[in-house]
Amino acid sequence: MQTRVDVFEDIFLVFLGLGTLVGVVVIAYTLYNAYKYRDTGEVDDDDDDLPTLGELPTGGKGGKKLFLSFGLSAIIVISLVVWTYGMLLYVEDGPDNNPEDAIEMDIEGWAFGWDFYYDNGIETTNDMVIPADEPIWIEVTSTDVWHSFGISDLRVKADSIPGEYDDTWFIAEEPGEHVAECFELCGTGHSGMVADVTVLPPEEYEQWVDDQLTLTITLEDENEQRVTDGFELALEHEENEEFDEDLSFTYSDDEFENGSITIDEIEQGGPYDVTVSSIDDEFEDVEDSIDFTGPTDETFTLELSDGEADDDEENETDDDTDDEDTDDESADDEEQSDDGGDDE
Ligand SMILES: [Cu+2]
Repeated sequence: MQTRVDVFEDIFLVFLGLGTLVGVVVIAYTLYNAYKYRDTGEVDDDDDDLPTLGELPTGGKGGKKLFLSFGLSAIIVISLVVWTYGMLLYVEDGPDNNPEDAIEMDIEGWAFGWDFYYDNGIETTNDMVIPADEPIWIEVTSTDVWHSFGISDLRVKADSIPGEYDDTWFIAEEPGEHVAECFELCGTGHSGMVADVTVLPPEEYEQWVDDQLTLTITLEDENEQRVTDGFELALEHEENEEFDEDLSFTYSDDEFENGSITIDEIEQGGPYDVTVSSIDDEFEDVEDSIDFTGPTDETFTLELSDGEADDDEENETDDDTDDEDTDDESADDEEQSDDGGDDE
Protein backbone atom coordinates (compact mmCIF):
# COMPACT_ATOMS: atom_id res chain seq x y z
CA MET A 1 0.00 0.00 0.00
CA GLN A 2 1.40 3.34 -1.02
CA THR A 3 1.57 5.87 1.77
CA ARG A 4 1.46 9.62 1.41
CA VAL A 5 5.14 9.66 2.32
CA ASP A 6 5.85 7.34 -0.65
CA VAL A 7 3.79 9.48 -3.02
CA PHE A 8 5.45 12.75 -2.12
CA GLU A 9 8.87 11.13 -2.14
CA ASP A 10 8.22 9.74 -5.63
CA ILE A 11 7.06 13.13 -6.88
CA PHE A 12 10.10 14.81 -5.37
CA LEU A 13 12.52 12.26 -6.84
CA VAL A 14 10.98 12.31 -10.33
CA PHE A 15 11.03 16.12 -10.44
CA LEU A 16 14.54 16.17 -9.09
CA GLY A 17 15.69 13.51 -11.57
CA LEU A 18 14.09 15.05 -14.65
CA GLY A 19 15.10 18.57 -13.61
CA THR A 20 18.68 17.41 -13.22
CA LEU A 21 18.60 15.61 -16.57
CA VAL A 22 17.27 18.68 -18.40
CA GLY A 23 19.79 20.87 -16.60
CA VAL A 24 22.68 18.58 -17.54
CA VAL A 25 21.60 18.44 -21.22
CA VAL A 26 21.15 22.24 -21.50
CA ILE A 27 24.39 23.11 -19.71
CA ALA A 28 26.38 20.43 -21.59
CA TYR A 29 25.05 21.59 -24.96
CA THR A 30 25.84 25.21 -24.07
CA LEU A 31 29.37 24.31 -23.02
CA TYR A 32 29.82 22.17 -26.15
CA ASN A 33 28.85 25.09 -28.40
CA ALA A 34 30.93 27.55 -26.40
CA TYR A 35 33.90 25.27 -26.91
CA LYS A 36 33.15 24.52 -30.53
CA TYR A 37 32.84 28.20 -31.49
CA ARG A 38 35.55 29.47 -29.19
CA ASP A 39 37.75 32.25 -30.47
CA THR A 40 40.89 30.56 -31.71
CA GLY A 41 42.37 33.75 -33.10
CA GLU A 42 42.17 32.60 -36.72
CA VAL A 43 39.13 33.27 -38.90
CA ASP A 44 37.89 30.26 -40.80
CA ASP A 45 35.43 31.54 -43.40
CA ASP A 46 34.82 28.06 -44.74
CA ASP A 47 32.73 26.98 -41.75
CA ASP A 48 29.07 27.63 -42.68
CA ASP A 49 27.89 27.16 -39.09
CA LEU A 50 30.08 29.96 -37.82
CA PRO A 51 27.87 32.86 -36.69
CA THR A 52 29.08 36.36 -37.37
CA LEU A 53 28.32 39.39 -35.27
CA GLY A 54 24.88 40.94 -35.99
CA GLU A 55 23.70 38.01 -38.07
CA LEU A 56 20.51 36.16 -37.06
CA PRO A 57 20.92 32.41 -36.88
CA THR A 58 19.27 30.72 -39.86
CA GLY A 59 18.34 27.55 -38.03
CA GLY A 60 20.34 25.32 -40.28
CA LYS A 61 18.47 22.12 -41.10
CA GLY A 62 14.86 23.21 -41.49
CA GLY A 63 14.20 23.90 -37.78
CA LYS A 64 14.87 20.29 -36.83
CA LYS A 65 16.72 21.18 -33.67
CA LEU A 66 14.04 23.65 -32.62
CA PHE A 67 11.31 21.08 -33.23
CA LEU A 68 13.24 18.42 -31.34
CA SER A 69 13.86 20.58 -28.29
CA PHE A 70 10.28 21.89 -28.18
CA GLY A 71 8.91 18.39 -28.71
CA LEU A 72 11.02 16.85 -25.97
CA SER A 73 10.17 19.64 -23.53
CA ALA A 74 6.46 19.25 -24.27
CA ILE A 75 6.58 15.47 -23.76
CA ILE A 76 8.42 15.86 -20.47
CA VAL A 77 6.20 18.62 -19.13
CA ILE A 78 2.91 16.98 -20.20
CA SER A 79 3.82 13.59 -18.80
CA LEU A 80 4.94 15.19 -15.54
CA VAL A 81 1.65 17.06 -15.23
CA VAL A 82 -0.46 13.98 -16.01
CA TRP A 83 1.52 11.66 -13.75
CA THR A 84 1.61 14.13 -10.84
CA TYR A 85 -2.10 14.78 -11.22
CA GLY A 86 -2.73 11.02 -10.99
CA MET A 87 -0.58 10.76 -7.89
CA LEU A 88 -2.40 13.66 -6.25
CA LEU A 89 -5.76 12.07 -7.08
CA TYR A 90 -4.55 9.02 -5.19
CA VAL A 91 -3.63 11.25 -2.25
CA GLU A 92 -7.13 12.77 -2.44
CA ASP A 93 -9.03 9.49 -2.68
CA GLY A 94 -6.95 7.28 -0.44
CA PRO A 95 -5.99 3.65 -0.87
CA ASP A 96 -8.91 1.60 -2.19
CA ASN A 97 -9.12 -0.96 0.54
CA ASN A 98 -12.30 -1.84 2.33
CA PRO A 99 -13.23 1.30 4.25
CA GLU A 100 -15.51 -0.79 6.46
CA ASP A 101 -12.66 -1.98 8.64
CA ALA A 102 -10.52 1.11 8.29
CA ILE A 103 -9.80 3.07 11.41
CA GLU A 104 -11.75 6.29 11.58
CA MET A 105 -11.56 9.09 14.05
CA ASP A 106 -12.80 12.61 14.52
CA ILE A 107 -10.29 15.21 15.59
CA GLU A 108 -11.27 18.45 17.28
CA GLY A 109 -8.83 21.30 17.64
CA TRP A 110 -9.26 23.79 20.45
CA ALA A 111 -7.07 26.55 21.86
CA PHE A 112 -4.71 24.88 22.60
CA GLY A 113 -4.89 21.14 22.11
CA TRP A 114 -6.41 18.24 20.21
CA ASP A 115 -9.17 15.81 21.11
CA PHE A 116 -9.36 12.45 19.34
CA TYR A 117 -12.68 10.62 19.08
CA TYR A 118 -12.30 7.06 17.84
CA ASP A 119 -15.24 5.40 16.14
CA ASN A 120 -15.23 2.71 18.83
CA GLY A 121 -16.00 5.35 21.46
CA ILE A 122 -12.51 5.86 22.84
CA GLU A 123 -11.58 9.49 23.49
CA THR A 124 -8.13 10.87 24.11
CA THR A 125 -6.61 14.32 24.44
CA ASN A 126 -3.27 15.23 22.87
CA ASP A 127 -2.53 11.55 22.53
CA MET A 128 -3.17 9.77 19.25
CA VAL A 129 -2.55 6.04 19.20
CA ILE A 130 -2.74 4.21 15.88
CA PRO A 131 -1.68 0.88 14.38
CA ALA A 132 1.19 0.71 11.92
CA ASP A 133 0.67 0.08 8.22
CA GLU A 134 -3.08 0.67 8.21
CA PRO A 135 -4.98 3.56 6.64
CA ILE A 136 -6.26 5.98 9.26
CA TRP A 137 -9.16 8.17 8.16
CA ILE A 138 -9.55 11.41 10.04
CA GLU A 139 -12.25 14.07 10.04
CA VAL A 140 -10.91 17.30 11.42
CA THR A 141 -12.80 20.27 12.80
CA SER A 142 -12.39 22.93 15.47
CA THR A 143 -14.44 24.04 18.46
CA ASP A 144 -13.19 27.61 18.56
CA VAL A 145 -10.85 29.34 16.13
CA TRP A 146 -9.04 28.27 12.97
CA HIS A 147 -6.38 25.63 13.43
CA SER A 148 -4.68 23.22 11.10
CA PHE A 149 -3.87 19.65 12.04
CA GLY A 150 -0.69 18.18 10.62
CA ILE A 151 1.85 15.44 11.15
CA SER A 152 4.90 16.46 9.14
CA ASP A 153 6.61 13.05 9.27
CA LEU A 154 3.56 11.38 7.77
CA ARG A 155 2.86 14.13 5.21
CA VAL A 156 -0.66 14.71 6.39
CA LYS A 157 -2.38 18.01 7.03
CA ALA A 158 -6.01 19.04 7.33
CA ASP A 159 -7.79 22.30 8.11
CA SER A 160 -9.34 22.51 11.53
CA ILE A 161 -12.07 25.12 11.16
CA PRO A 162 -15.25 25.55 13.23
CA GLY A 163 -18.28 24.21 11.34
CA GLU A 164 -16.18 22.58 8.65
CA TYR A 165 -15.14 18.96 8.40
CA ASP A 166 -11.97 18.14 6.51
CA ASP A 167 -11.57 14.45 5.68
CA THR A 168 -8.24 12.93 4.89
CA TRP A 169 -6.20 9.80 5.46
CA PHE A 170 -2.66 8.68 6.14
CA ILE A 171 -0.64 5.57 6.84
CA ALA A 172 2.21 5.23 9.30
CA GLU A 173 4.28 2.40 7.91
CA GLU A 174 6.46 1.68 10.91
CA PRO A 175 5.81 1.67 14.66
CA GLY A 176 7.29 4.75 16.31
CA GLU A 177 6.63 8.20 17.69
CA HIS A 178 5.58 11.28 15.78
CA VAL A 179 4.26 14.70 16.66
CA ALA A 180 1.04 16.34 15.49
CA GLU A 181 1.16 20.10 15.45
CA CYS A 182 -1.03 23.09 14.74
CA PHE A 183 -0.11 24.81 11.48
CA GLU A 184 -2.37 27.86 11.74
CA LEU A 185 -1.31 30.65 14.06
CA CYS A 186 -4.16 30.54 16.55
CA GLY A 187 -3.10 32.40 19.67
CA THR A 188 -0.61 32.53 22.50
CA GLY A 189 -0.52 28.74 22.97
CA HIS A 190 -0.16 27.94 19.27
CA SER A 191 3.42 26.69 19.44
CA GLY A 192 2.52 24.37 22.31
CA MET A 193 -0.47 22.92 20.50
CA VAL A 194 1.05 19.51 19.94
CA ALA A 195 -0.14 15.95 20.35
CA ASP A 196 1.84 12.74 20.65
CA VAL A 197 1.27 10.30 17.83
CA THR A 198 2.15 6.76 18.87
CA VAL A 199 2.28 4.14 16.15
CA LEU A 200 2.01 0.62 17.53
CA PRO A 201 2.36 -2.79 15.88
CA PRO A 202 -1.19 -4.01 15.10
CA GLU A 203 -1.31 -6.55 17.98
CA GLU A 204 -0.18 -3.93 20.48
CA TYR A 205 -2.74 -1.53 19.10
CA GLU A 206 -5.49 -4.14 19.68
CA GLN A 207 -4.22 -4.52 23.21
CA TRP A 208 -4.30 -0.76 23.71
CA VAL A 209 -7.92 -0.65 22.52
CA ASP A 210 -8.83 -3.49 24.89
CA ASP A 211 -7.14 -1.68 27.76
CA GLN A 212 -9.04 1.51 26.96
CA LEU A 213 -12.35 -0.32 26.85
CA THR A 214 -12.06 -1.89 30.26
CA LEU A 215 -14.77 -1.11 32.75
CA THR A 216 -14.56 -1.91 36.44
CA ILE A 217 -17.66 -1.52 38.58
CA THR A 218 -17.64 -1.87 42.33
CA LEU A 219 -20.70 -1.90 44.56
CA GLU A 220 -20.59 -0.72 48.16
CA ASP A 221 -23.16 -0.13 50.84
CA GLU A 222 -23.43 3.07 52.85
CA ASN A 223 -20.68 1.89 55.22
CA GLU A 224 -18.28 1.36 52.31
CA GLN A 225 -18.55 -2.37 52.66
CA ARG A 226 -18.61 -4.36 49.43
CA VAL A 227 -22.01 -5.66 48.42
CA THR A 228 -21.55 -9.19 47.16
CA ASP A 229 -24.99 -10.49 46.29
CA GLY A 230 -28.65 -9.79 45.75
CA PHE A 231 -28.38 -7.53 42.70
CA GLU A 232 -28.15 -7.45 38.95
CA LEU A 233 -26.15 -4.95 36.89
CA ALA A 234 -27.41 -3.75 33.53
CA LEU A 235 -25.50 -1.57 31.07
CA GLU A 236 -26.92 -0.07 27.93
CA HIS A 237 -25.36 2.33 25.46
CA GLU A 238 -27.35 5.55 25.45
CA GLU A 239 -27.62 5.44 21.66
CA ASN A 240 -28.05 1.70 21.40
CA GLU A 241 -30.37 1.92 18.36
CA GLU A 242 -27.66 3.57 16.28
CA PHE A 243 -25.43 0.51 16.33
CA ASP A 244 -25.76 -2.73 14.38
CA GLU A 245 -25.07 -4.84 17.40
CA ASP A 246 -27.07 -4.72 20.62
CA LEU A 247 -25.06 -2.81 23.19
CA SER A 248 -26.92 -3.86 26.28
CA PHE A 249 -25.30 -6.11 28.83
CA THR A 250 -26.43 -7.66 32.09
CA TYR A 251 -24.34 -9.21 34.82
CA SER A 252 -25.60 -11.24 37.74
CA ASP A 253 -24.13 -10.99 41.21
CA ASP A 254 -22.24 -14.27 40.87
CA GLU A 255 -20.20 -12.81 38.01
CA PHE A 256 -18.87 -10.30 40.54
CA GLU A 257 -15.89 -11.03 42.68
CA ASN A 258 -16.09 -9.51 46.13
CA GLY A 259 -18.54 -6.85 44.94
CA SER A 260 -16.47 -5.88 41.93
CA ILE A 261 -16.51 -6.82 38.27
CA THR A 262 -14.07 -6.03 35.47
CA ILE A 263 -15.74 -6.04 32.08
CA ASP A 264 -13.61 -6.19 28.96
CA GLU A 265 -16.04 -7.73 26.49
CA ILE A 266 -17.58 -4.37 25.54
CA GLU A 267 -15.99 -3.18 22.32
CA GLN A 268 -17.90 0.03 21.88
CA GLY A 269 -17.29 2.87 24.29
CA GLY A 270 -19.42 5.95 24.82
CA PRO A 271 -22.12 7.00 27.29
CA TYR A 272 -23.77 4.06 29.02
CA ASP A 273 -26.78 3.90 31.33
CA VAL A 274 -26.06 1.87 34.41
CA THR A 275 -28.78 0.18 36.40
CA VAL A 276 -28.15 -1.83 39.54
CA SER A 277 -31.37 -3.49 40.58
CA SER A 278 -31.85 -5.21 43.87
CA ILE A 279 -33.26 -8.70 43.53
CA ASP A 280 -35.13 -8.90 46.82
CA ASP A 281 -35.59 -5.14 47.24
CA GLU A 282 -33.05 -5.05 50.00
CA PHE A 283 -31.44 -2.03 48.34
CA GLU A 284 -32.73 0.92 46.43
CA ASP A 285 -32.14 0.52 42.70
CA VAL A 286 -29.33 2.64 41.33
CA GLU A 287 -29.75 4.42 38.02
CA ASP A 288 -26.78 6.34 36.75
CA SER A 289 -24.74 6.87 33.66
CA ILE A 290 -21.06 6.59 32.89
CA ASP A 291 -18.87 8.05 30.22
CA PHE A 292 -17.01 5.01 28.98
CA THR A 293 -14.33 6.58 26.78
CA GLY A 294 -11.24 5.10 28.33
CA PRO A 295 -10.35 2.81 31.24
CA THR A 296 -13.19 3.40 33.68
CA ASP A 297 -13.41 2.47 37.33
CA GLU A 298 -16.65 3.39 39.05
CA THR A 299 -18.00 2.70 42.50
CA PHE A 300 -21.72 2.83 43.15
CA THR A 301 -23.24 3.00 46.59
CA LEU A 302 -26.30 0.92 47.30
CA GLU A 303 -28.61 2.39 49.88
CA LEU A 304 -30.68 0.14 52.08
CA SER A 305 -34.31 0.51 51.21
CA ASP A 306 -36.62 1.66 54.02
CA GLY A 307 -38.38 -1.65 54.26
CA GLU A 308 -41.18 -0.97 51.79
CA ALA A 309 -40.12 -1.46 48.25
CA ASP A 310 -40.96 1.76 46.48
CA ASP A 311 -39.88 1.21 42.93
CA ASP A 312 -41.15 4.50 41.60
CA GLU A 313 -38.89 6.60 43.72
CA GLU A 314 -36.05 8.13 41.78
CA ASN A 315 -32.67 7.74 43.36
CA GLU A 316 -29.88 9.94 42.24
CA THR A 317 -27.09 8.01 43.81
CA ASP A 318 -23.82 9.81 43.63
CA ASP A 319 -20.76 7.66 43.55
CA ASP A 320 -18.73 9.84 45.88
CA THR A 321 -16.08 7.76 47.51
CA ASP A 322 -13.80 10.60 48.53
CA ASP A 323 -15.54 11.88 51.65
CA GLU A 324 -12.80 10.47 53.84
CA ASP A 325 -10.50 13.44 54.35
CA THR A 326 -13.01 16.01 55.64
CA ASP A 327 -12.34 15.70 59.40
CA ASP A 328 -8.64 16.60 59.44
CA GLU A 329 -9.35 20.30 59.82
CA SER A 330 -9.43 20.46 63.63
CA ALA A 331 -5.82 19.22 63.78
CA ASP A 332 -4.64 22.09 61.57
CA ASP A 333 -6.30 24.67 63.79
CA GLU A 334 -4.38 23.54 66.87
CA GLU A 335 -1.00 23.91 65.18
CA GLN A 336 -1.77 27.49 64.21
CA SER A 337 -2.56 28.60 67.77
CA ASP A 338 0.75 27.11 68.98
CA ASP A 339 2.79 29.35 66.68
CA GLY A 340 1.31 32.55 68.10
CA GLY A 341 2.62 32.03 71.70
CA ASP A 342 6.36 31.98 70.97
CA ASP A 343 6.85 35.69 70.26
CA GLU A 344 7.97 38.01 73.11
CU1 LIG B 1 -4.05 26.02 16.67
